[in-house]
Amino acid sequence: MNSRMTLTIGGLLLVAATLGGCGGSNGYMSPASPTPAASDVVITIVGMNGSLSFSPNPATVKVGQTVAWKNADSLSHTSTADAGAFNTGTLAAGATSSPITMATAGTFPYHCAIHSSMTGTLTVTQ
Ligand SMILES: [Cu+2]
Repeated sequence: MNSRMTLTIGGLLLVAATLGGCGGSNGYMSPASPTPAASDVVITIVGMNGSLSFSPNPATVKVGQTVAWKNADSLSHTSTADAGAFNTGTLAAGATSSPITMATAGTFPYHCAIHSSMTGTLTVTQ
């Protein structure tokens, strides 16, 4: 009895996997959100270079969108809002922060908490 049930479930999983595979080829019609699990916007941490440390800079997102910072440098960095609205914490070389939801409109200057010369601006619009 148990083995029969297992076989039935296995068959259903096989069907589901097959359908999912077929659907994948036409499931990406929206260019605005190619990877649903990732953040809406990724800002790259280029390295210690003043206002060119972050790219793009300035960056603009809409309220409710998520932003992640990707550290492309060989040193650890952070993205820390000057007034505390967001903070990625320390990002090791090559690491990407968790997506941070920007819930409030405004202009948010930010910097690297490890290297204060690294500055950027994030604008959140309605
Ligand atoms: Cu830094």
